[in-house]
Amino acid sequence: MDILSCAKAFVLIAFLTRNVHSDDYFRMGVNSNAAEAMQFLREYDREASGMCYRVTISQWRFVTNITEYNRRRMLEELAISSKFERLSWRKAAAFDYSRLPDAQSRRQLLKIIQSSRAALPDDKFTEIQQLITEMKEIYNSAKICPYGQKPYDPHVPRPEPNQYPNTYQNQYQLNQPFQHYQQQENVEYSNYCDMQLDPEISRILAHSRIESELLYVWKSFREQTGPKLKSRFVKYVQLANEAAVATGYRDAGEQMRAPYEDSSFRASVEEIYNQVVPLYKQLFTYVRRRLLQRYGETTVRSDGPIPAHLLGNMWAQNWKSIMDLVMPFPQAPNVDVTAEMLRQGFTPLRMFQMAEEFYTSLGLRPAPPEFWRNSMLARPSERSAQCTASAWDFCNRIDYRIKQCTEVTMQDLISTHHEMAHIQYYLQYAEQPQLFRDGANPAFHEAVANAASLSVYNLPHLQRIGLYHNKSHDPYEVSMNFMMSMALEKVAYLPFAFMVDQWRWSIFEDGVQGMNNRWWQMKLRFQGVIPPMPRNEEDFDPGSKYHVVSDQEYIKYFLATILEFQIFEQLCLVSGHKGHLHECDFYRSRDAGRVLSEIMQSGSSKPASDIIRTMTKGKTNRISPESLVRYFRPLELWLRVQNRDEQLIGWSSNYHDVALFAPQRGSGCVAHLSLWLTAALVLLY
Ligand code: X8Z
Ligand code: ZN
Repeated sequence: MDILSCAKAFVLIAFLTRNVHSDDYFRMGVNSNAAEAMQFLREYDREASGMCYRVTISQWRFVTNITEYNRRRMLEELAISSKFERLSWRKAAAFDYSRLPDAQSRRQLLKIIQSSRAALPDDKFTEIQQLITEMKEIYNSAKICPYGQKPYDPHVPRPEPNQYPNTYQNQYQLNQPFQHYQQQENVEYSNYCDMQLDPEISRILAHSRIESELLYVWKSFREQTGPKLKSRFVKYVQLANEAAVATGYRDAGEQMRAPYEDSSFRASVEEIYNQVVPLYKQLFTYVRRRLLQRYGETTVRSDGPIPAHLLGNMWAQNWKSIMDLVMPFPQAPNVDVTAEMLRQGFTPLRMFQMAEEFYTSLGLRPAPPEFWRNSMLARPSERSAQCTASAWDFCNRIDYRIKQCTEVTMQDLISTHHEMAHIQYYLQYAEQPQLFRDGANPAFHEAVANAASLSVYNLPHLQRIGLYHNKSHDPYEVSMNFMMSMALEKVAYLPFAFMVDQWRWSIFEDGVQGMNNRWWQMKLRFQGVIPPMPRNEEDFDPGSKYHVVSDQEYIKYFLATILEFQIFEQLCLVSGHKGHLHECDFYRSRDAGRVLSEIMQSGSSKPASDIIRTMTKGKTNRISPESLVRYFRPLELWLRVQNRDEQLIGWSSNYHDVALFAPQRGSGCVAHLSLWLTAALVLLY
């Protein structure tokens, strides 16, 4: 994760989209004095960097040491920074930016004006921020009881977690290989209702293969989130739209899309999505057959959508955890070098030093001494900390840190390289003004970090660094297993990453009626998944996704997944790689390092289209899925052969699928007809 791009979800640059509107589209002041504008931007740069440092350090202190005191300090700093945002917005909005001669100053002013909800009156500005804070807190405090247990008895004193080490619940808490439920004869159960999404519930969805247990956690987590969030979300939609309109946008969706600087952004994204659908459908069809074999035809229909609780993840967004059910060649290994890392005595520090060496081998910058002094690279034993991996820029050109509870596993080795790529990005754009210290568009940070990880997580690289030695297995089988696990992570993810903001934009545009029904219509149309039990408008299933209720745009993850392969292919090309793309490793290539540095150095001072044009040596200025499709080509060919006898590549939905979530209007024939029609429409789209 890149903490900046996650937090700066609303850095809005609408400069290029303006040609579709009249010139006075935005609220704009009358001051056209260029010297005053430059003076304001200089002061803003200094003050905003200072403010950013104060907020970031207070956030760092809280997440690495969770105490009530640190939480209060952080909220105080956030309140001060909100005031600064409103004040700066007013000053910036007083200028007539269109009459400023310097393009970079115009771009900076637009970023201040259009990135904010400060156009709202004071009370509403405070209200929307308060609503988002509350929604995050409700989401983060969601807890469920263990499966099949009596409710927690508050009179029984709760033991320390490590005092009931052999309980079922504790197996999910500890970072241990999970033992399947069926294999556990003598496990005792804890009845404490304190299972959280991360790690306990996620681990159950990833590892349990008991359908009723999967259904239980799927349903219970939604009960503990959606209904508590729905009314706040409705109010949030209204205020976000009001802020957007007051800034000059049609609605909050348009405001969220503005940083992409593409006047036909929705069509561009849809075009990309359409190009990956055939690959997704091949993967989907193959996975469905394996799930049918595992769970039977009463649970999975041979040509139907897949029930959403069977795919190893709360939102059916990443299917990596069901690799054991879908492995192409079970007799060949699933590439995992964890055992070899442990044998060689790897430590978290050594993993970070390796990641640093990966980037310096490309001619990029080493991490500064402050990084090594201040980062949190392992789980602290003496205090409570949030463990999600993240990379931090403290906005002072000195202090950069990573927070990661690193364990010696291959997964964490990849994550280490990913987080270090974010640090490298920060170092590369450090000389830009504060407003441009960001990715070229919101997808770039994640895309660059993942492109680097693609060069680390592949067989030639793992061989090169002495962690993988394949002696006895068929290389084709090993490579197909590898590519399947990548596809379960990347290809399976694409329709989900696409649909979240399709839904959100439709809510901002058309209103909040039938929100849950619309969510499931899109889940069915794009992902081919259905709820495993009936849903209605009392439920609010989008509320089970953090990014929806915490006001973070999501389309950046779709674009980042596409762009990472495009960047990866360019780096492979310049490094002289020949052969399959999934076997490329650009480690030690100074030429790849130069291209990476070019992508990162300009930050967001130029439109993404300029960066892509330079990166592809003029071939295109658009994000394109061709590299992703090329990467997975060998797997796609294999999938086509596996699916040759299938009646349907993809899914068809019927009356019963749609009846799970669509409101039933009228009665008898009318209700039936309406559901059939909805099923047909979902299919036709
Ligand atoms: O939210 C994240 C990161 C922070 S930027 C943890 N991700 C998306 C998600 O969890 O839905 C990373 C993958 C996609
Ligand atoms: Zn990241």
